[in-house]
Amino acid sequence: MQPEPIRRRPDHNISMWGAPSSGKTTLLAALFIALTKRNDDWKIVGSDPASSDYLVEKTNALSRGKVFPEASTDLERYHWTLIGPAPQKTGPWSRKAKPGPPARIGLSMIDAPGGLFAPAGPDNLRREELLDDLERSRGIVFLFDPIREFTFGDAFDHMHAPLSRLAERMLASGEFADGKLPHHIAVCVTKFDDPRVLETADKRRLLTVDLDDPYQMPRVASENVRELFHELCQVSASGNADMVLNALDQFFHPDRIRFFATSSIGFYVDQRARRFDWDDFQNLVPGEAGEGSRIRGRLHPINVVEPMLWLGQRLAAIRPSTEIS
Ligand SMILES: Nc1nc2c(ncn2[C@@H]2O[C@H](COP(=O)(O)OP(=O)(O)O)[C@@H](O)[C@H]2O)c(=O)[nH]1
Ligand SMILES: [Mg+2]
Repeated sequence: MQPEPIRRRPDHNISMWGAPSSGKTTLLAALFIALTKRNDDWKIVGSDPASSDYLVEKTNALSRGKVFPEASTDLERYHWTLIGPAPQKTGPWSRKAKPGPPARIGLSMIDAPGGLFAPAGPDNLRREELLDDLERSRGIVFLFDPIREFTFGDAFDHMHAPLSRLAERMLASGEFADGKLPHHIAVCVTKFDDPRVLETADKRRLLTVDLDDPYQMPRVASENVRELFHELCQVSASGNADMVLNALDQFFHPDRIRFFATSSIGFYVDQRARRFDWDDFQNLVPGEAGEGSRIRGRLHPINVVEPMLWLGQRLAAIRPSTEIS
């Protein structure tokens, strides 16, 4: 019998990318929680001890402490693996055939306190590592934080340098032949639970309710999130946010971009009423003096798992490989 390979490389790699405080760490912790609540057997596992500890610590802060994970003070690079359900044997003829191994998707993130590409940004090494991760990945989870955009208006600044450097690297390696990057990109408009974001979506009549959702929480269907993004750009502090949308269109194939209206914490739902209430939906409460914001009730992550699984499915369809090292 063939010995089982001890370590199997992920089939595909995804990188998380977003400006500082766009919600990367919270999204990751919410991903763990959201996966645990589902019953389809997808899970996330650290690929090294530091990444496992990071995940446990941030998830505990969010679920038990009801606080947002503390902002990072160190620049660190982390790696996890999303592991899919074990494939089922199908059909009577497959009695002897062993089902293949479950899908594995590598997920990497660089947690940077002040932004990697800020003018007075930290060391070059980490910038290059972010680029290494992006270059190796064929999937990107890109976080666009509308709240930060209202206040600082710097989403384009944070996007511009890594995107240019990535394009330069792909061009050099001959993977820019058709004038677009080869990546799929899940663009997550974060903090959808924030009243300013929800109300913008409501004013544009972009909200729908999923009939299967017992809480009847409002959502924006993926095909309408681009319009929400565009609308949110109009109130950007710098007026540059539309350039983010233009840059996405310039650099990525139109059929490889998908938008998601994401909230890691979701809306507050009263435990007795068990229904979304337009008069009382905020799950984020400002902290006491000197403290950060807190989370009021249960977490109801929205569109946290979906971007990852969409990327996983799309990548699997292009390159159904199971590399074994
Ligand atoms: N309203 C709301 N705020 C969020 C959400 N996720 C993160 N935040 C806020 O954004 C801050 C920064 O989030 P964090 O995950 O640390 O961002 P990172 O720097 O990209 O890792 C948090 O402290 C929260 O105040 C969310 O889903 N909804
Ligand atoms: Mg962080």
